[in-house]
Amino acid sequence: MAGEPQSDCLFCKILAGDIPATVVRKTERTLAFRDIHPQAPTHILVIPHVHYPNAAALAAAEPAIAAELLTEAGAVAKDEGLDDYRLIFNTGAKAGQTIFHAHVHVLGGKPLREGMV
Ligand code: D5M
Repeated sequence: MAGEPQSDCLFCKILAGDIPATVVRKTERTLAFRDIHPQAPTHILVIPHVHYPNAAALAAAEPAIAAELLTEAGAVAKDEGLDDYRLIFNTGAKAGQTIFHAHVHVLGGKPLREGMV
């Protein structure tokens, strides 16, 4: 069924507690944890508990949860003391997506003006 946990999904395993993660925020519908390969001093991923392959699919099926992902991304940035930060939604393998469970990257803590990629 749409949104159900997938046994072959790394982020579903993190949500289930089967794989450890450094969790920074948790709500009934989202989880935020530190990226294992940080690209900036702050690099946190915010994911929904429900499984959808990317953020657009999540927004189409469950718009309220997609909105909460953004609210939580802002809360994460605030918790980290960031006024300036970048949100990234990689969508599709050619765009660099490696985990096919919707997530937003929250990046900050260093100048991010070099470009878009
Ligand atoms: O981003 C997927 C991100 O997930 C990538 O930046 C690495 C991160 N990752 C992979 N495994 C883990 C674990 N175990 N903990 C925390 N972070 C992890 P994408 O947009 O799909 O390229």
